[in-house]
Amino acid sequence: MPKRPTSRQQDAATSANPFIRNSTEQHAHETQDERDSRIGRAHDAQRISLDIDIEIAEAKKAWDRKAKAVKILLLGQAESGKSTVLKNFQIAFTPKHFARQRAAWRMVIQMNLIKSVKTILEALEEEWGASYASPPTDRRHTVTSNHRRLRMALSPLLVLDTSLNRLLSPSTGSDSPRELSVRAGSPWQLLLSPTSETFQRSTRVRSPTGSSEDLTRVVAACRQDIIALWEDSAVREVLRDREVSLEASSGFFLHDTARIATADYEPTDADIVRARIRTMGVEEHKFVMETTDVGSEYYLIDVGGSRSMRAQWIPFFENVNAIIFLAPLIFNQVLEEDSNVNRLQDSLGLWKEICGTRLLQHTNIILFLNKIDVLQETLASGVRVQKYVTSYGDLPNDFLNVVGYFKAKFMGLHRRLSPKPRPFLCYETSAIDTQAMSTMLHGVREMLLRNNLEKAAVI
Ligand SMILES: Nc1nc2c(ncn2[C@@H]2O[C@H](COP(=O)(O)OP(=O)(O)OP(=O)(O)O)[C@@H](O)[C@H]2O)c(=O)[nH]1
Ligand SMILES: [Mg+2]
Repeated sequence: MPKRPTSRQQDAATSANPFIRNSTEQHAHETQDERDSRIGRAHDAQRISLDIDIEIAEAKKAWDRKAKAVKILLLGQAESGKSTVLKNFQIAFTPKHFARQRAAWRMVIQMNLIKSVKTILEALEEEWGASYASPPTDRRHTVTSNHRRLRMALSPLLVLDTSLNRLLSPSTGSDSPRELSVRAGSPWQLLLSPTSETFQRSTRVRSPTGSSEDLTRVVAACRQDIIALWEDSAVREVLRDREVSLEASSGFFLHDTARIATADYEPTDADIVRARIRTMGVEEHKFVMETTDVGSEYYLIDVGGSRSMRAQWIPFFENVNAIIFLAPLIFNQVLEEDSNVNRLQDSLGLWKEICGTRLLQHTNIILFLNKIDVLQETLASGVRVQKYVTSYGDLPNDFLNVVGYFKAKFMGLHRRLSPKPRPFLCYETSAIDTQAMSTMLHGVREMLLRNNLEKAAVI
């Protein structure tokens, strides 16, 4: 907010202004009232003009601060971990700001939990028919009265899921993606604040006890039933037969229901980095540093990564100091938006395009080979890389070899396609490991500052 001029500033401006000095002289045929009113108007005009000058000066200062700020663009396919890196940046550098958003994250985590319950109930419905009332007798899995009771008891969660999704992406209406998502620029942390009226309206539903309750209470009231549903052996069999792999999906919290579905649940940092909310469009986040380099500004630009959103990235290529490119090392999955495309193949294609973009030839690109924890688990469960990436050949199917192989691929493309030589900067990351990420982001920040200083010295 621009500051109002002080009375001393006003007086100094008035006495220095010949127009106001002249205007205080009595004009011929002018009554005393007319003279007072004329002088009043001149003072007002002077005040407005001063206000405008001050506003312009403030805007220029803000513009200068922003011009000096470090700007980082986060790129990568959907679910690569861009928004998760953003959360880690907040944890490491703006912890107070991050703490203020904890309540909003609680809602996202509860909604992630509800989404898993919804997926299970839908799978059961497809398996057993809409009401479970008269299941075909030749089914392998028997529906018990307990399953029917669980479905009834958990139905308030389904109503909540729909109304909260509408709250966050109202413009997409019935076309809204099945996944929890948020439109760029929409202040979802505010919308999800428990004190927001819209939020309260969207989360008041009939609870199992019949009264109107809020989200946390409804989820808490369903606690035992969610646990019973997830632990039911027939339910697990249905999920396995239908190849619904909830544990491997983003925002999976069913193992933590006992802790999360409580009236006084406070999400931990580890919960928050595992929460999933899909980014739609492009969001610019301003950081005023709290832990190091205090008061200086950083901008992180977070984008939606699915194919239909990538055209929106281009206007943001100009004036960024660095790009952090997220490539999850997941070799055995396909894109959600195109099941013919392997995720790693898509990442390599995107990497080629970014490395070869002339507009970015002077921009440093930092590659995060992300989700190494998932890679470790995948390899440990015996999945062979060669089955999905034939060029991997007979190389040993272990972590070091697999990471080395893909790193070399990314490095080769970077060397070959960069319009001008630039360093290949690459880290192996697990963005849900907040400790390791904090150390690494401190290192990245120092490197960026050094680069900026060097660039400034050259200029
Ligand atoms: N296990 C594991 N999960 C991760 C890692 N990085 C991110 N995730 C999870 O993956 C999911 C997707 O991450 P996001 O950060 O939302 O992905 P995004 O790139 O922002 O996706 P869009 O907004 O759709 O473009 C979240 O639930 C994260 O918790 C990782 O290194 N390991
Ligand atoms: Mg995102």
